[in-house]
Amino acid sequence: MTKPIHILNGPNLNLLGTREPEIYGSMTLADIEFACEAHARQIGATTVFRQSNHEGQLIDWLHDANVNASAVVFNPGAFTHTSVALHDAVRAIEPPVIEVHLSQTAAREPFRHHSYIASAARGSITGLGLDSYLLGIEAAVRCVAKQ
Ligand code: CA2
Repeated sequence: MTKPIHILNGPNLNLLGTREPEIYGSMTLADIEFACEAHARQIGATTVFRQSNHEGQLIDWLHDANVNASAVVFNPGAFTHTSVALHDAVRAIEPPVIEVHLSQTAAREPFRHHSYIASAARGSITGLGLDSYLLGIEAAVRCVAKQ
């Protein structure tokens, strides 16, 4: 794989490790970034890891990934449940997008049960904490290998 996998993170994920460890675990986003980079390296891939609290920035990064990434691992945070614009951006780009979530959104409040991203993404991995990201990277590599 010549281009990196872009790992994009949405709102409030910069707060990981500070509150709600029973839902999101005790790792910080920097811990997740480090683990993703190490896991990707083991399977011959490289990563670019980004977080934003702003919907438009995430859209711009998806457009950037269309040119500069082989695949995208995307945790859209709460925008998962609200954003038609992110749905459209995921649909608009060529590289496979794997949606990931730390928590099992289907087992949480009803407003988290619907994802606007799932129907546009190649696949979704939810509820496995850090492993959602690591399996997302593996899924991304496998999707690219099949192209
Ligand atoms: O489970 C996930 O990965 C989520 O995408 C996390 C989002 C949530 O809105 C989604 O429904 C599921 C929340 C991001 C982190 O929120 C925090 C809130 C307080 C303290 C730390 C993190």
